[in-house]
Amino acid sequence: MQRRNFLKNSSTAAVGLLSTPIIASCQEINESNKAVAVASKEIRPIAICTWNFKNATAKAWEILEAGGSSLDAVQEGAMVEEADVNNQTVGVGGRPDREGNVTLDACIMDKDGNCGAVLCMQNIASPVSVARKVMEETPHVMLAGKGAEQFAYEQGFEKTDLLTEQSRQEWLEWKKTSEYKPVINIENHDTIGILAIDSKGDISGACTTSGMGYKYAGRVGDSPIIGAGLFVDNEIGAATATGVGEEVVRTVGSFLIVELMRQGKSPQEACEEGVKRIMAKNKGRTDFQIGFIAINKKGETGGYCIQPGFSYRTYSEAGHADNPSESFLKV
Ligand code: SD4
Repeated sequence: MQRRNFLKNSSTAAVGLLSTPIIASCQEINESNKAVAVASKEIRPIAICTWNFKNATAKAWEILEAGGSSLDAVQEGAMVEEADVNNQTVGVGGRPDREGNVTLDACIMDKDGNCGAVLCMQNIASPVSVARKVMEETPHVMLAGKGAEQFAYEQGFEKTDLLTEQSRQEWLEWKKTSEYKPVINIENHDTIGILAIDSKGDISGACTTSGMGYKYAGRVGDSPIIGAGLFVDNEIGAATATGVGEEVVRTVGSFLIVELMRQGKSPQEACEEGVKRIMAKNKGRTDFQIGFIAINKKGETGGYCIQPGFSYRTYSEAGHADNPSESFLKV
């Protein structure tokens, strides 16, 4: 806006106060409007998730394509895997802890930085949906254990037996030796972390898991911990993690990746740096897997992991794809 026009449009009182800072702020408004216009042309809706959970990204994309919010997209995408009894690492059918109890962890985060999480919750089939209720219906971010379960019932969720016959039989088999050995890239590591950008350019994310199979009772990993298993900053981008949660917590992995993107790294570079930081603290260790995925505000994506074998799924206008991830270790 020209200074002269601005003066013409200003009230008499405002004219009296007119000074450089006001003109500067007028210019800033013009600049930021321009930025919004440019950004809106650049909005590329996309859903991306850890591993090859194609039904989850398909569901998320269905919502995004219909103009739905990224928050609904990530929740409903995650719910697909929670409901799949054949997925033994998420929701119903998840592997139990060493006592035989299935305990679920999940979190969700929206474009405004609101978030909710449930930790170590039993008997509820969709922890990500309870996490969203925690975010929207309580003044809290996290509810754990019995309290989370009680809250879920109050919100109308039904009690569900989460232990399937298959998971029960495998647990009984495991009990014969009771050896705790997370297996690299076997379904023991198939948490779904899902991120999306909607047609308004807003980013949300969710993460849901039954955690490490045969874990100690009460163990919580990274997946429901905001900053570790998931982080969203609508100005910058989002990241989420899968794998051995203890290591992701130690480096606050997802927050780290978003911060690296804030400093100018691409999602790919940021994921690589996140994995390198973990490996720097675990020199010589080759027996665990972690995979990170990330998106930035422009809809660019990236993924990186420790062991070969990790991939991530993307769904955008460009199509539905499984993307094999590069890995830190090569064999
Ligand atoms: C956890 N990060 O509980 C989860 C496990 C996982 O794929 O990712 N499994 O540590």
